[in-house]
Amino acid sequence: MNVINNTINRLNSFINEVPERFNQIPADELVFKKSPGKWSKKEILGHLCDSAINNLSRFVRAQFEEQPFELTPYAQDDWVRVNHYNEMNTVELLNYWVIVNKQIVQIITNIPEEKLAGTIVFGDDAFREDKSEKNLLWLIEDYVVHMEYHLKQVF
Ligand code: NI
Repeated sequence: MNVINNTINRLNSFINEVPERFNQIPADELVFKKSPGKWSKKEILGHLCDSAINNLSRFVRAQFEEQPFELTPYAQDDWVRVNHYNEMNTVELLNYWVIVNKQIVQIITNIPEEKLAGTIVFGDDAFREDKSEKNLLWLIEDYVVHMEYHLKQVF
């Protein structure tokens, strides 16, 4: 399944590199919020955990639920707020992020090619301008692009 190998390799590199780099950041910097409405570095990593479990669910359901699979948004700020990531032990937060992403690698490594081509549509409440049809492969690639965007904010 060459078409998805690049994405899996990038995801595996992040899984291998992020914990050590994150642990090098001083604890006070990890929890610092520029303003009450801005996420700290720890909350950004928490947001990536929320993204991981929400997308894990999508990558699973898109393979057997009614087609086309409709992408529904999740309330990102509420998820970060309710999870209290700034109060969480940093090692446990990193373990959580690693474990969910390893399971995502396990899932996406085994998606048959015809399922990767399955159509994804966006509901009216989707947080996006471009609501043209996409496919499951695009959704998986977009997951890693989003991760990379936020990791650049942290490092
Ligand atoms: Ni985000």
